[in-house]
Amino acid sequence: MASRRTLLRTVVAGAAATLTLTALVACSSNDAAQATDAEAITVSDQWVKAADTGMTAAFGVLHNSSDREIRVTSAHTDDARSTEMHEVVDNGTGGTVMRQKDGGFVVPAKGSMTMVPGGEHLMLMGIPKPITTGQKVAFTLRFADGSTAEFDALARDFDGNQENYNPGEPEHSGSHQ
Ligand SMILES: [Cu+2]
Repeated sequence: MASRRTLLRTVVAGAAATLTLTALVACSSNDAAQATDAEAITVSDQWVKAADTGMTAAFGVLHNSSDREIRVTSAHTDDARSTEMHEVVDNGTGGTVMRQKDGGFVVPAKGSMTMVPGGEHLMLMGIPKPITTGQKVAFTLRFADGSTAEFDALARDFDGNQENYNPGEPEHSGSHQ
């Protein structure tokens, strides 16, 4: 009798374990069906500030169609020596300073993130050759899940707030103004 009861208990425990496992599998297959970060992101209104030398910046709007927050972990273009994600913050003495955005850009769930002059932007650190008006510049964004999205941005002339893009670079501000 004792052994039969033990057996029964084992079967019940086994059934519970199977149920749990099924729930887990269902959950993870749901995740697999979810769009990648790159699939959930679309880019609009993108453009690059034309520049002859030194640094320049790219702007646009990232839209997130998913119901989760999406993080951009790096950006790249072949047309700059390196590309950084920058934000513009108060410098404490009435002006602004730009700096690398800690942790990268975040696009809120079902929302968008706007890169504009004077705000967050993609910083092209050192362009090997001039970027001229009408030129197409190809970018790649990498997201937290490892997926990547590519987009082209057209270069245009932009005169406003140019000095904001060289605040910490006295060797540039002299020769450019
Ligand atoms: Cu910048």
